[in-house]
Amino acid sequence: MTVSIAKQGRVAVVTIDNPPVNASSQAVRAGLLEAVAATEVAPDIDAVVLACAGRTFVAGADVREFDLPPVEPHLPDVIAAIEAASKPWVAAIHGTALGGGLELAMGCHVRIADPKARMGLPEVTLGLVPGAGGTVRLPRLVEAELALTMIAGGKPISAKAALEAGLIDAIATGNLLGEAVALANTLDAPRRTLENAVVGATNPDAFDKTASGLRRKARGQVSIGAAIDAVERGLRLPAQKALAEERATFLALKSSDQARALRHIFFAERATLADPSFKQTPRPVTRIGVIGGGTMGAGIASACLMRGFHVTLIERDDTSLAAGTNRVCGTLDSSAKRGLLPDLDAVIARFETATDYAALADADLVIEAVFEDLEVKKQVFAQLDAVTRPDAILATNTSYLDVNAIAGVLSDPSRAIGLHFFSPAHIMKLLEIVLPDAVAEDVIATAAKLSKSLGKIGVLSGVCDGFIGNRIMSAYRAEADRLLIDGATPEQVDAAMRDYGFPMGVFEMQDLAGLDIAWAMRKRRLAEGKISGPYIRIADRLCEMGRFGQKTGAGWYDHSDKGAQPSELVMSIIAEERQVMGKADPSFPTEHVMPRILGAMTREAEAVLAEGIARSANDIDVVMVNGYGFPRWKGGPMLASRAAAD
Ligand code: T1G
Repeated sequence: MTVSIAKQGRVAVVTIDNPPVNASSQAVRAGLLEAVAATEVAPDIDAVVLACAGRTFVAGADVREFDLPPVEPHLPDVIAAIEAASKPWVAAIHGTALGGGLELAMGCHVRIADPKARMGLPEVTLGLVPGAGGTVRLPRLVEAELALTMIAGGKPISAKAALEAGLIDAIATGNLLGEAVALANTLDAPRRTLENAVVGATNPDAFDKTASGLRRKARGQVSIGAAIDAVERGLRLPAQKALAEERATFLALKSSDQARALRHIFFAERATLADPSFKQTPRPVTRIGVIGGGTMGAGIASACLMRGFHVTLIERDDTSLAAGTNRVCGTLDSSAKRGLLPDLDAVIARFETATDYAALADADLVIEAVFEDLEVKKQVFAQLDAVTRPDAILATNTSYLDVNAIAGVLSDPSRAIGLHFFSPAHIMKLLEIVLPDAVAEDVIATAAKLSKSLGKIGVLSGVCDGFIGNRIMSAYRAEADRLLIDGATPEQVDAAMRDYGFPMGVFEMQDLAGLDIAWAMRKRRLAEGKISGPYIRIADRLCEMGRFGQKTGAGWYDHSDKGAQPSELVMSIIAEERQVMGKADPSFPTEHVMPRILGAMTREAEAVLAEGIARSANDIDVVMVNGYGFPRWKGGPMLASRAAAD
């Protein structure tokens, strides 16, 4: 039964059971309407508790229904029926009450939550606004600025914050259902949220400042502005008028390209490791070794510690180890200060350090994050081969080197795999899981399980120069250099990419980090004869001058406390290289920039797909959105190129 009713004394317990997340599907909505009708006429029922079976309260409308015509009963009508009930309804919230789930709970008359529950209205992340009263009921329960940040920011809040804000009435101290029933027994009349006045803004100026900040950060994602407008209507208009406007906006956005693209990436991210081919039993992993305490190694160690693993950090000497340890502790401290680590001491207790590889004798998995040089990584793997258990998995964090060559130094290469984290490794969700030829199936399964345990989005990649993301990025970086030769300027290209929705342009990205790494990669590939066609030396000349970007105060741009400024020196180098290439010094139409960038991106993506490096076009979209700043509301380069072709 998707919705069932049981009695506890004179309280009816209505339970939704729709795995995996109790999404408010048509069957759930119909079952709830029946439950309202049944409890209203039951002479032996004085109140109702609405609860969910399984891992969570309703986590939202069923996103899979959004591409289908809406089917009655519609969620707003179900919520209105509950709110209008003559008997009080108590929502018992556990897990994550999100979107339509929280809207359902706000249509109830009282709300009690499990201490670990989280509540939010993340519709903007799907290109929508709440469509079942969220923008009208939430401002009638909590202060306006909190309502605004929850709805237009899309981030959930904790039960504690919800109680303090007035979104819920109680936090359970023991058995949630039992306490909800007890609470229901104390109620003698419904308390209808819509009958509340709006709470209003404690500080109207702060509200306006938050709103303009959210609009600025939207970078072209329409739903954020629409959500702000909906909240402002919810504060200003009579409830029924605001509800009608909210519903109209929701329906209009639901069929928009941006909403479709955001649904595409939502499901694509959850499908990357769904491949049944490696559903082998994973090897148990509790103790992880990390070799290298630099930015990446410290980030990886922090990510593993924060998710409950025991970590041993290895560095070559005491000085480097102290520096690496400080990086890890600094990351853990700042995470704890942001409330992300309730028990910092317990996390630190699982953190060990050493300079001797012998400390890894009982590691289940070791991840090397040493200098990006093939010989160095092969030496590390040879050392690990000698000191680790034969069943321990050895992973390399290389971002583009030959994982087969690294695995090849092991007596048993089947235990080697690539785990390409993105910096900062404790924050970035993307993880490229690179599969060398000899890798064992259960090693892949272990990497997939580790990815989920770390809260990452794991994407499988074959072995090639740069795997999926870096290979595609190298292609569009090379195209950007060709644009310079054809007459564009770095700031013209970067502005066009920002206008398209990237957080920054390709030259700004290089100045942030990577000019030197890309230079080393180009020199290696030149030496290996892997670079064909006319070679553009602009970036090499910048590096030869020590212009490695922000860290040296100059790269493609001149950097100062006034920010990044176009560089005359760079422009003169570009002009010289144009001459070398026999190009005049034409002006370049800005409208040609993005088609060239996207064309290079898509061509390389198609090659990555054709070579079997990526398993699907969707996986490529997931990588480019989560690791390379491709605008999420465009769904990724593969979806965008299909949309452009249609
Ligand atoms: N609809 C359909 N399926 C969903 C779903 C949803 N809302 N949420 C999750 N799933 C599936 C997911 O595809 C996966 O399926 C499985 O559940 C586990 O998900 C009217 C219009 C709840 C925090 O945006 O944030 O309500 O891959 O791997 O990491 O105003 O899922 O197993 O086949 O993510 O533990 C608003 C979206 C909708 C919440 C759990 N709600 N979901 O995370 O598991 S719009 C959301 C999540 C709306 C109203 C509007 C997360 C989660 P499969 P998972 P998880």
